[in-house]
This record gives sequence, structure tokens and C-alpha cells, in this order.
Amino acid sequence: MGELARGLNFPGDLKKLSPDELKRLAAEIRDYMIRTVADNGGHLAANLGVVELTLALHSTFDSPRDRIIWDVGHQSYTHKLLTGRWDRFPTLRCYQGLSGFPRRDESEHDPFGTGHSSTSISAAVGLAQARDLKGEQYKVVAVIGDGALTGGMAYEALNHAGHIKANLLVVLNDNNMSIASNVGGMAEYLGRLRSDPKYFRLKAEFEHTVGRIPVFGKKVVSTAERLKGGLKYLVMPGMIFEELGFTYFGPVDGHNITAMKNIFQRASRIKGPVLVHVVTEKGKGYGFAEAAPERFHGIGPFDLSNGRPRGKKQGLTYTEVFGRTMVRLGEEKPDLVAITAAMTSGTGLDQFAEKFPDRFYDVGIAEQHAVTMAAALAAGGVRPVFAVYSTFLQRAYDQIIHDVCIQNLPVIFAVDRAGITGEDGETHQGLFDLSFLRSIPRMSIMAPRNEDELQHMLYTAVHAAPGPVAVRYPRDKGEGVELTAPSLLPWGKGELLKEGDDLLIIAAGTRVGAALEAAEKLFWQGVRAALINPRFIKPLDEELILTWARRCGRVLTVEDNVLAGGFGSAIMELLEQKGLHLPVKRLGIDDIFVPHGPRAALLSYYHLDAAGIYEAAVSFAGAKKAKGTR
Ligand SMILES: Cc1ncc(C[n+]2csc(CCOP(=O)(O)OP(=O)(O)O)c2C)c(N)n1
Repeated sequence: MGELARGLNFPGDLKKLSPDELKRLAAEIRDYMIRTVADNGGHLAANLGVVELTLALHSTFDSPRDRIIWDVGHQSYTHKLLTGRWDRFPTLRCYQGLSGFPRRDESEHDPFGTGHSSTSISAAVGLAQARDLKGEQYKVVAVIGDGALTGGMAYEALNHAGHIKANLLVVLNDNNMSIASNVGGMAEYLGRLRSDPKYFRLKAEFEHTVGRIPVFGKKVVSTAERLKGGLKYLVMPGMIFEELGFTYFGPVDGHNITAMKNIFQRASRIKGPVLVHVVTEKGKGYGFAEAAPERFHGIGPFDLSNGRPRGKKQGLTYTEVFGRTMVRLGEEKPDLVAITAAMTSGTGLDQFAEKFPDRFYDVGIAEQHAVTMAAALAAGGVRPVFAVYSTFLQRAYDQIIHDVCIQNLPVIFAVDRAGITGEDGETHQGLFDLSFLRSIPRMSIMAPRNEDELQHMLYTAVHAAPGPVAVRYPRDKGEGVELTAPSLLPWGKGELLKEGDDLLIIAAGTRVGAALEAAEKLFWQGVRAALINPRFIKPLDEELILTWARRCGRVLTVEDNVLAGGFGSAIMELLEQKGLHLPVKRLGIDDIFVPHGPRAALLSYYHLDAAGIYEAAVSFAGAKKAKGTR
């Protein structure tokens, strides 16, 4: 613990600190945060940007009585440090350690969990209404970034909050960045407010000087009021927010604690919704992060002295192979377009974006818009690929059904971070996509067993899909196999990897490698397991699966997806439809949310690695022999 921090009781003691002491505390926090993230990985740049903002909030408001909601929540590290989690901070993002996001079950200072973007204002409206209905007294504050403000939900909530005149404070943390540069008209508008001090000056003059001159002042005010599309917009900063019913303050320097405290105090005396526009610098206080805030948005362990990733990087990730394949496909197919929702580099689309800027769309954090737009691009005759993390695709479920599948439009979903994703935890695991996509008519789904197969699947999706198709792959390195020239896979066909007659194992996607290892070990224990790589989760290769299921007499399925409605369920449905009443055992994620931790460790914990599959197979096939049911 830093020298100053050691003697303090947070967050209460913050109110006693002088401006200089708060500055010193900010430096201690930065130092601790940088060292911890260098060891554990995490969202460094955003957190460095909000140290002073968080100190100003906690020295103005009384958490946990007052409720502070962090949009996305990736920037809540200072908040965690100031609310009883200082000593546990080195466990950040580790299995059973502190989460990288706010969680109601982690602290009473986290009134509402986050992880996905643009939810904070809705949550603030709900809490404020609950407070009023129960006749309670506390403040509700939502802190939202300019990136998160590109998400549609934020506007729905602003619109509603203004309409019902909800008593709440929205702090707009504007660092002019999403993960990369922010996109869109709102970002440009905020940029104008930020960069032109005349806006602030004119607002002050308008309110305090002109308004006070008896006749002339009134006239100007009323003229401005009448000229809604003109003068008023010129002289009033934050007019968009004012029109939505918010009182706007700002822009204010987000690294000046005293200035922010003053504004927060003023804001908290106003009735109705208030928005304070705070300008911060992403990565502030660590040179490497200031210079490359995008690289330090979410980063693995790194070397403090040079900011470079720690550990040798061997082999390509699925994301990298996807990115390269997209460039290759883009060269071949001039009608191929790529879409991302604010995750250009996360999804591996940076090279495509650079090479084909006219065929690339970053729509902001707007997954719903991305899906409907993709559907319409397909309706217009081009071939859209929407690259998106499994967990964020959840946002666009209705659009997948209503806009894509009902109209049978050939949109390709490149579903990255499918399965167990690791350290980001519950809100970021991609454990539902097989279930939620499989249940939609006309949707096809492929899952590659390795990075080479990913290329073939993308090629097949682009060249041969009869309608909407999803290719799902994990946040992981590939198996290090040779990358062959992308080619067409037979539609709806799986492959038999191993013959056997004691047990049929069917493993989805990257679980094939683990299942193969298990099957080989089983052989030496006298269990002859057949193994199928289904390639297609939908449509299933019925003939192949039924043939080997009959021959083996029992079926073990493996998937890194929830069991409910997932791949194993698909196999059970097939067997039931064909009247094949065989014992089936399914390995996958039972009815739980998977917490944060390393992907490999979690796969092992949930018996989805080679050892887990082997153990399950031994007890399953062994039981068959013992009971003599063959
Ligand atoms: C629905 C959804 N899509 C994508 C993401 C991934 N994501 C996490 S933070 C972020 C950028 C947020 O930008 P901003 O709100 O400005 O915060 P900053 O990191 O700049 O402080 C994105 C796109 C997400 N969390 N949720």
C-alpha cells in the first residue's frame, strides 16, 4: 500500500484530503494499478484515465449509500481500490480473485454489475425510480464513456430519463476514444465541445450576463429559444443533452479533482437529470499507454520497463487466422464486406480495414444495427461478414431472427471468443451461441477443430452457404497446424477421425483435439472409442452420426457451450427423432455462469480437456461393460 493510502480509511477519509493529498493519492493508485496489470493483464488505459474522476466522485458522494454505476465496468479499478478491495487487488482477474468488472456479489459498493456496454443509464434510471418509489434518499450516478455512448441503449435511456425527469447524474467520460478511435456524429459533436473553449465561455455569458440585463437580456433569451435550430445551438454547449431534458455541465478537465468536485456538488443540488461532460486522457500517467492507448485498452501481462507483452508468442491465434483469411477472401471476392461493432483489432479485421477501406464498416458499439445492416447489405447483393464476439452477439438476437433468418439472407457471422474466454469472466464467456443460434430456422453453424479448418469454413461460408451461417471459434491459439489453401468443405458433412465400437465421441470445434487425445489414451485402457469431428453443428451429418452411434451403442458429446440447447442436445434430438434410444452422456457447461480465470484452467475444471473427457469416457464406457448391456 502506498504511504498515504496506508493511513486512510476509504472511501470516507477521502473527504478530509487536501487537493495536494488527493494528487499524491492519485499517483499511488496509478503506480499500484500499473504494476498489478503488468502482472495480471487487464484494462489499463481506461483505468489510468479515470483515477482523478473516481477520486472526485468518491470524495463528493457517499458510496455505498449513493450508487455509482460504471458503464462497461472495465474502468472500475480505482473504484475497487477505494472501496475495500485494496489488499485483494493483486488477485485481479485471477481464478477466485477480484473480477475485472463491478459485481453486486463482490461489494456493496457495486450496486449494478456491468461488462457489456451502454447499460449504465438504464440501470441508473431503474435505481432512481426504485429509490423514489420507496421514499429513500440517495444519489444515483452513471459513468459512461464516449465509446459506450455510441450504443443505442444509452439513447433509449437518455430519452426516457429526460421524459420522466429522473433525479440522477450521468457523468460522460469523454476521452475521444472507444477501444480505437470513436466513430460517428456524436463523437464529432463531443469533439467540437471539447476543443472549442468558446462554447463554455458563451454559455457562461449567455446564462449569467445576457440573461441578467432586464429588457435586452430577455429578448436575446427569447430569440434564442425561438431559434431552436440556430443561435441556441451555437451558444449553448451540450444542447443535444439539454433538448433531451438533461441539465448539461462542461466540458470539465477530468484530471482536475477540485474542478470536478465543484461541478458534481452543483450538479447534485439540481432536480431532474444532469449530465456532466468530463474530458480525460486515456492511458494518463504511463507513457507507453498514453502513446498507444488502443494497445493498452485490454492487455495481457507486460514488461513495465518497455510496455511490451511478456512471454514469447508462438503460433497464430484463431483471430489472426480469421483476419488473414478475410484479406485473402477480400482479394478474391470484390463483393465481400466486413463489419465490426467497435472491435476492429479485437476481431482481427485491422488488415482488411486497411486494405479495403470501402468495404469495411466500424459501426460503433452497435451490434443490433450491425446485424440489420448486414442483412440489408446481403439483400442488396453483397456478401457481409459480421465479426463479433459471441457474448456481444447476444445483443442482436432479434435482429438475427427478424432481419436475417426470416428473410433467409446470406449473412456470415464470424463468432469470435466462443466458448470459455477466460479472465474477463461471466459477462464475457461465449457459452450460449450454439444454443441461441441452433434454435433459429435456416441458420447453419460450423465450428472448426483447428485454425486450418477455420480457413476452410470461412471459404465455404463465403462461397457455398445457402443462407445465414455462423462460424464459431475461441479466444485461443490454434494447434499450430499447417495452413493449407482455403477450399470448399462438403456442406453439412462431418469427418470420422477414429473408428471404434465401444463408445462414440462427438466433440464440437476445438474440443475435437482434446477428445482425440482422450480417445488415444482410452485405446490403451481397452476402450475402443470412435471419434467424429462434426464440423457442422447445424445441419448435422445425420448419416455419419447415426451409423457410428448404432455401431458403438453409446454416445459421449463434448462442447464448450452450455448444455441446455447446445450441441449435445442436438445429438439427443437427432437420436430421438430417429428412434434410436441409446445412452448419451454430454460434457459441457451445466446450468451456471462461468467465472473468470485462465481458459485452460477453466476447461480443465469443467472436464472439457483431454483428462476430463478421458475420465468421463472411462466411467461411461466402463459402466456399459459392467452392466453387460451390449
Ligand atoms: C455490447 C458491447 N460491445 C463491445 C464491447 C467491448 N468494449 C469494451 S470497452 C469498449 C470501448 C468503450 O469505450 P468508452 O466507453 O469510451 O470507454 P473507454 O475505454 O474509452 O474509457 C468496447 C467496444 C462491450 N463491452 N460491450
